[in-house]
Amino acid sequence: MLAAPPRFKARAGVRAVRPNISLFAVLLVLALFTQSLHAAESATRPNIIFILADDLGYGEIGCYGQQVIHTPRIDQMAREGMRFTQFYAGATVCAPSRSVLMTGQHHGHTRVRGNAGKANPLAQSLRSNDVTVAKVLQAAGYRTALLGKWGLGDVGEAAQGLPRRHGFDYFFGFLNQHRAHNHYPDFLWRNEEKVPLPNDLVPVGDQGGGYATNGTVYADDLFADEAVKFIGQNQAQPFFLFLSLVVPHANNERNHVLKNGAEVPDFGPYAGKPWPAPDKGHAAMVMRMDGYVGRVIDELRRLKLDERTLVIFTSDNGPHKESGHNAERFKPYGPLRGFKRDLTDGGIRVPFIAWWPGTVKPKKVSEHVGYFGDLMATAGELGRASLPTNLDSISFAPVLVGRKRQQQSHEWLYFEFHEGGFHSAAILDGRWKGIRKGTTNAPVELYDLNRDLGETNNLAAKRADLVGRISRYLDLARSESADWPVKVSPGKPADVPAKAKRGSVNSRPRSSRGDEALVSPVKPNAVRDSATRQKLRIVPLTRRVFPADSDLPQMESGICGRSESVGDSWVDQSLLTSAATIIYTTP
Ligand SMILES: [Ca+2]
Repeated sequence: MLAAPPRFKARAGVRAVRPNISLFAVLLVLALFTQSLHAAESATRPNIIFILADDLGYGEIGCYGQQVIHTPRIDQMAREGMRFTQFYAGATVCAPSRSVLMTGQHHGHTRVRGNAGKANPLAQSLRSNDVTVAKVLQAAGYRTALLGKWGLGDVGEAAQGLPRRHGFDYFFGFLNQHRAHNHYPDFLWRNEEKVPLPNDLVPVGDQGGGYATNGTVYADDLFADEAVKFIGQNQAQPFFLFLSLVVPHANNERNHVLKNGAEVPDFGPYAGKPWPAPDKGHAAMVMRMDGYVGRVIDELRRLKLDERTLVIFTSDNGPHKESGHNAERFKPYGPLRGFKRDLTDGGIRVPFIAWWPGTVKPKKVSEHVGYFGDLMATAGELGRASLPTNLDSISFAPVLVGRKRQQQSHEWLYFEFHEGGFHSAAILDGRWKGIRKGTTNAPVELYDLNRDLGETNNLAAKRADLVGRISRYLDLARSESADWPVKVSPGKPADVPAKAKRGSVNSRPRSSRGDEALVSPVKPNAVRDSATRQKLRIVPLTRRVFPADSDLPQMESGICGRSESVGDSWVDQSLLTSAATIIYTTP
């Protein structure tokens, strides 16, 4: 029989005072009960590992129909767990999607609603009073770590958003998402300290981006190493690991200069394919990512933590086509339409796999409609953590553990996009999708996702009732944000002149900030509000291929590969549907 701990002996001595005996007995029983309850809770509260790919499409891995690229480890994870067919990211680009994930608030409520860049770093930063899922789990006794890309705070002006101020005990990776384009960085951050790496840097642009000519240390390899290490070191208490990979995101700067943004140490099984190098590189990046997932799973099994750990694998937005590769070879959008920056499902619906042996049954496919904001409520339920009240979050734990009847569902999901005007979208009952493009009073396009996954048949003219309902929702769904205002006021349609002026850049007036003022056929507010206003040129859409203005076009500020090279210049894809195209060049 175990000896009573000293404190119990001390308390036993107090029992001699008769009137207190019953009181102390009660307290003792309560203390023991609470202790055992905590022990039981600790035993049943799972570790949570959230593995996030960057710009991986819904159809880019085998278990979601990919035919060309091999992802055996993720496919195995799906076979052993649950694959969601209708799960959405937080947004169609990096920063807001991660903000939704962290805050449990939808895109119209969360702090960071777009990619801002260096012109306004605070607009892309969480603030002191924001509550993240890491924070609530940390408060509940979880050990927490972020490994990889952050993008919601940085040293300097945006220091309020540093990961360790938002619930992460440990951080290793990229703070600035523009720097994260470079898979061979010359440094990373460990907490708030710079860790130099033996990669050289050929800088491109003025945002810290660039590429290496002698890359030896691949950032995502380090993140996988750190993940394995963190798991091994934190078995004593439940942990939350946010493994935020950068693959298969393009190195846009490298793509511009070298015409290949698919930066990867080797081509793996694709080396012998009769494909251009960017195609081999892109496939190899996705497969390398698959290997990282396998390493995490293997380590959990080796340490016998598998039945105590929920692992989720997903992507932060739709696929990209910015590595100079032929995206059509891989059809990364699967049966959906669109890429990142689109509000069709191709831009926002993502692969989402949950693995938790012994709890999540194998070979399950769920049609539950969820989105990134649901991580907060789910983690809160599984981790028995106290949650803030102002959430847009529904726990999907019932689906995971097989209590489908208890699963609540979303009436609405909401998304917006701040580049090239103001775009918004809502999904009603997981079925009816309404999209407004460019302004707040643009006509709502209506699609039936149950019958038209590719969103090609606009039913707005036939279902005025649904259009009205969705319009009213879109008008009210968002809260005002000083950092992320709606760019075109309701009732004032975007002014798009019939003819774009083709005058030279130099002839244009300049704004008070010294940036180029834009004599623009594009919605002018959209451009003024953009973080990318410097060194922009507007060219009518009919000029699709532009001469080289320099060997070093300026890319957008801190934006995840928003641009794509056409000819020798960068073209803002998000504006191609407007009356003009913005190209980025050096002045
Ligand atoms: Ca992304």
